[in-house]
Amino acid sequence: MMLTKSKLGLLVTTFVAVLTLSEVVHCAEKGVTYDERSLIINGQRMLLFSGSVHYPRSPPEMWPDILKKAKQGGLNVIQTYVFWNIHEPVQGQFNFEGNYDLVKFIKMIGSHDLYVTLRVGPFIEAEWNYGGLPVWLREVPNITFRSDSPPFMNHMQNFTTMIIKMMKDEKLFSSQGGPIILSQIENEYTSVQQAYKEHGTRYIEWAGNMAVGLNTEVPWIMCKQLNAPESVINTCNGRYCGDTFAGPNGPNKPTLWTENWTAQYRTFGDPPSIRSAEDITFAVARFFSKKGTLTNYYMYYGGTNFGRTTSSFVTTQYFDEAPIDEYGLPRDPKYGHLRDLHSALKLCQKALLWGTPSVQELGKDLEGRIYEGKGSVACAAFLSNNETRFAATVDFRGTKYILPPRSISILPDCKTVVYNTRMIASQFSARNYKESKFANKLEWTMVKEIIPIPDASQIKTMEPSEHFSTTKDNSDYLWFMTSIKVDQDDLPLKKTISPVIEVASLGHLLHAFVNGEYIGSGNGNNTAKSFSFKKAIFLKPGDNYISILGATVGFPDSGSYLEHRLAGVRVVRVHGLNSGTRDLSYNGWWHKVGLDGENLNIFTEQGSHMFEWTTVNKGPAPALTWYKTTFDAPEGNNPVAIQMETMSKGMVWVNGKSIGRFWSSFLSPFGKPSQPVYHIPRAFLQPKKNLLIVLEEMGGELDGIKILTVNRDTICSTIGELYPPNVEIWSREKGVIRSNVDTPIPTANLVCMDNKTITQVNFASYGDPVGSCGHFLLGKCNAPDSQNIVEQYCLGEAKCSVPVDKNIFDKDGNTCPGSPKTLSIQVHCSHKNVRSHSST
Ligand SMILES: *[C@@H]1O[C@H](CO)[C@@H](O)[C@H](O)[C@H]1NC(C)=O
Ligand SMILES: *[C@@H]1O[C@H](CO)[C@@H](O)[C@H](O)[C@H]1NC(C)=O
Ligand SMILES: *[C@@H]1O[C@H](CO)[C@@H](O)[C@H](O)[C@H]1NC(C)=O
Ligand SMILES: *[C@@H]1O[C@H](CO)[C@@H](O)[C@H](O)[C@H]1NC(C)=O
Ligand SMILES: *[C@@H]1O[C@H](CO)[C@@H](O)[C@H](O)[C@H]1NC(C)=O
Ligand SMILES: CC(=O)N[C@H]1CO[C@H](CO)[C@@H](O)[C@@H]1O
Repeated sequence: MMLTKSKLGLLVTTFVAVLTLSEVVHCAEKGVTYDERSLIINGQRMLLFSGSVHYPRSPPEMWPDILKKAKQGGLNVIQTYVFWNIHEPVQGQFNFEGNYDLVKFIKMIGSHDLYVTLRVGPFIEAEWNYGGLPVWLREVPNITFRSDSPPFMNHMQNFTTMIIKMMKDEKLFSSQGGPIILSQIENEYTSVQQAYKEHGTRYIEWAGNMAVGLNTEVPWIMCKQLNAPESVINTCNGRYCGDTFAGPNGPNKPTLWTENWTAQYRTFGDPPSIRSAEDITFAVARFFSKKGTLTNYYMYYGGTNFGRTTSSFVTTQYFDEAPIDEYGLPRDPKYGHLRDLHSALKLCQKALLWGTPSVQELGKDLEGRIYEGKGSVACAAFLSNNETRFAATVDFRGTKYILPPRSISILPDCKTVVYNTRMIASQFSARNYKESKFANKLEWTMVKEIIPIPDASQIKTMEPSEHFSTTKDNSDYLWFMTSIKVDQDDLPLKKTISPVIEVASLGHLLHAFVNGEYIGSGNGNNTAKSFSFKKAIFLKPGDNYISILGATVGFPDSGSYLEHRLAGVRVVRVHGLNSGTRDLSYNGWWHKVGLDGENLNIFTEQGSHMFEWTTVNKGPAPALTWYKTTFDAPEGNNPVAIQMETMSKGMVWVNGKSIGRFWSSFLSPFGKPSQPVYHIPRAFLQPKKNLLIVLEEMGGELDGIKILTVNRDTICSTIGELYPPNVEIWSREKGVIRSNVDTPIPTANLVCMDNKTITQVNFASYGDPVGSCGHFLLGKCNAPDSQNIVEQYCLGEAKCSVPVDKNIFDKDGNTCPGSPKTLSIQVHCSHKNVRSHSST
């Protein structure tokens, strides 16, 4: 094994160790080693900026652009999980095609000159159906997932071995000249370990040894695993690993952060999740100031949970709030402010990797963290103000520095501030949705799903069957059917009184039909999956059919004993009959898995011909109905989305491909749908006549469905005159920080994407403007020439850089003299020969 570990780690804080560390590097072998200070890749000690991008969450056509943007964002590592359940949907049958092409993805990352962290799991959580475990694993006799249960270990070892072999055969490990520098086994096991007692302890030890035994010659990691085996590096997941991580569990392991959440994933019912650029850059700067050498953004690009790939209740859109949004567009300022942070940290690289760390208290909540060494290692400092309300001035080595509240300034030479986490030098962008001109001539036809009643071909049991084990994930849907015979005497005499049906369900939702008529729906949520449904019903004398369509929204992905989770209808009662309450729980139940439309692939061109489509009547759409139309690809090449806000719940297919579950009727506490708009990758479209199929479970307004194009052509900048100049002007030569401009001053930098140019300056004010991108307003003072000056710098340009300089904007000094100035700009980017009209 080549897992060389420096035995010098303990001595790092002494000067001797600084020299010796450099030597280790000179004689290091090929592949990846590590010591207390950092990973060492092919002999090189490095700072690593990593971002999670999951291959199944975007079509391969999008990968090159995402990887290019990741690289431009300053990343040098891409982290991905391996998704067992999509690769082995049926035991022994494998799929590595299309967006499941793992090898192609890893190779493409390598060809963009980026490294890879491969998190094999094979349990991955990841808001992914069943945490990545194949559902067929549930059926293996006597299996206990994630414990020292022989059947589980056997399957886990076989899959892990297969993936590692696949990587080795393609020479993808760093030791073979490939891009993979780290692999992960298991995932956040600490959070469940206690539930498995000694079986958990034995399992995690076994898992570490099994992985190491596969001889990848790159290190293995376990995240959130304080007791990781000696040969495996434990790493931190969280938001503030600079403060929450207890550190590596061995003296010669580096400090690595595998999941630094850029936002929070969302389940239906959740409000928008916000994590500000200021907060995440503060946390990362803090981590690197405390000997961190690798951080990973989870997610850097989240993408889309196509089809039925999410875990319970998770939205289709995944980490849209990440630095690259669901459509592949950089979300500024998060994207740009992180890119600038990476540049600032790279200017400190030598000091961080070879210097001696020390801490200097500079006042209450004020601190300097310094790395110093000899010669070109030089000196780098992080000055931090941890107070959340007030700016502070600190004196550091004879110079005064202003630190905004809760911020860190980075000084790569211990003198020059090149970056502050609170002063955002990068641009902002606002996302716009535009109704497509070409695509919205939608003419709908419909087919109603037949509401089934008990028949002999169906599975019959006394009680309603457990949902997960009956569908085996072949469908979200399971029909529960029974019949109830009532005498005239049983029914209430008054017309205004009706019997009430009560259904207790373990989740996730249900639609109830009596004698084929839809009577209502009920659902749980991610935190309370069980629910009870009650509704007045109309029963006729004689036989009545009760048909309940149960549905799940993804298998669970977290917690212990996943193989024992339950869902579906449990108890059914009818109250208010003259003979009393009738308990139907043991009444004899018939079951049918899936909808007819699904089972006959109604969403494909071929399958759709097997149905008789009729025209759609005006008015709200009825429950449990399939809708069909076609549309031409929207104009231009901006990303495409579909507005589903007026519909309720179901699924959308484009040319036979599912773009995921929609659930617009599930409102957040703010009264808005958690997700009203759904991504249709351009790669799914052909120029003309794209087949669009919508399954609507509860009813909605079809007229509200619109095909949209998505852009971030509104870009802005807000720069204060005390901000540091853009970090890009600095470079480092022989330990000295130099600027490539004569007078380093702050500038507003605006850059259009995709060869667009600035066609309009919507707002420009040097003074004290207020508001934010898309909503700027003049303040009390404004240099009158602001608009003209900015137009001169920016109009017609693909990018522009406007100095925040009073000699340009305020020669006479008349603009609120004495108070600090800010320059705010908003522009619109578009293709030159397209007539632009701002959408803000
Ligand atoms: C089932 O698993 C348990 C614990 O892993 C083991 O002790 C037991 O022998 C197994 N039983 C069978 C029938 O394989
Ligand atoms: C795992 O692989 C071994 C060796 O190829 C094989 O004998 C065994 O049956 C496999 N186990 C499972 C559960 O597939
Ligand atoms: C910084 O402040 C936060 C609360 O805002 C606190 O949790 C954290 O421990 C503080 N860190 C230091 C180093 O004082
Ligand atoms: C989930 O449902 C329960 C029970 O109705 C409710 O108390 C809780 O607030 C809901 N949680 C969310 C996140 O919607
Ligand atoms: C931008 O222009 C370059 C050079 O003309 C071209 O290669 C590239 O494809 C264009 N990119 C886009 C997104 O239009
Ligand atoms: C390890 C860690 O820091 N976990 C924290 C991540 O952030 C959430 C809040 O979003 C905390 O609840 C966790 O404790």
